[in-house]
Amino acid sequence: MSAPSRRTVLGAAPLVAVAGATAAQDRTPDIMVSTWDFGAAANAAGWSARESGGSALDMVEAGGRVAEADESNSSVGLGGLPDRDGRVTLDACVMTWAGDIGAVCALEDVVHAVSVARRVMERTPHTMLVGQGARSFAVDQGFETQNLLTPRAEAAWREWLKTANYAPRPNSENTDWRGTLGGPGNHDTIGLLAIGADQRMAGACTTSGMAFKMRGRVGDSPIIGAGLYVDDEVGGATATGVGEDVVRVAGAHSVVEAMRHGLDPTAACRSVIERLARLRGTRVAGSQVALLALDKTGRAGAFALQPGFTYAVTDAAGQTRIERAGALFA
Ligand code: SD4
Repeated sequence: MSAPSRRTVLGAAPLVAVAGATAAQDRTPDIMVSTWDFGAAANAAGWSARESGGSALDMVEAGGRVAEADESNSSVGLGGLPDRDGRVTLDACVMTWAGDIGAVCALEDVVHAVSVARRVMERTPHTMLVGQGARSFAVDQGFETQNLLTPRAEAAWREWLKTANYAPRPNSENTDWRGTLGGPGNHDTIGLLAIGADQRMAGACTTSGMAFKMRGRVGDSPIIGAGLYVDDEVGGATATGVGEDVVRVAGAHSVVEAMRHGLDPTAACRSVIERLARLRGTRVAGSQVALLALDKTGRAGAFALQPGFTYAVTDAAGQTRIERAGALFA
């Protein structure tokens, strides 16, 4: 493994000014972050929720729902690539300032998994529902069912069946689907963190998981502490990439603990990526894991194993910029 270059470490310069970005030193504190360029649209929905009096939880839920409803996104909600049996199964979770949590795993036929996760948190004595139980709960709660497998995703699955070779590649959700990396179509699993007008923080994460996974496979995204963690005293973190590797290092929780011990968000994410690389060595050399954090003072940061991870940051004035994370294997 080569040591990250100075350029890599400093690689958090704004890529694109979505709406009038300001210089880093005179930014207003960031209030909402989400994974990938696609997060800009999610953050816009989150910002609207805030403007109409919504909490941080309302903000992240609104953002997650944008990604879930976008059928051009191949790894969240409608249009997500299916498992190897051709079934689209969704994983999602939410976590609030108060330590309230809710999650669903392997949810089928209901597009807004993030909202079902919230409902698990608010309406059940439990924190996680899976599979048929999650689906039945959602239906009981009035969520509509629909076929989440779009013709495009089905065609991709049928093509995959010709070789049936499960070999996740870094950022493949973007490169295979959109043909670009780091461009406007660059997005996959969405993780979101927000600070509400009352200064309280919440987070959400929603995904269809790794394309062509085994039936029943669950990654990191709905696992509190792996795909998402929020501690209102410190900040929050979320993850994207190969969930198996995120789980190994309790990714999001480890980032929050690193911030608790004084690291800024970028350094905290980097420390956990380095820990994963020490733990797994060459076994993660070809994998992508990306971590994104927002601390309670409103500073955002990220770091990844591989180059190519971008994230959307919306500041307290409602301005959004896209940033590129530094990477260990740059
Ligand atoms: C998972 N972390 O299920 C998710 C996958 C992901 O874009 O981020 N995909 O492992």
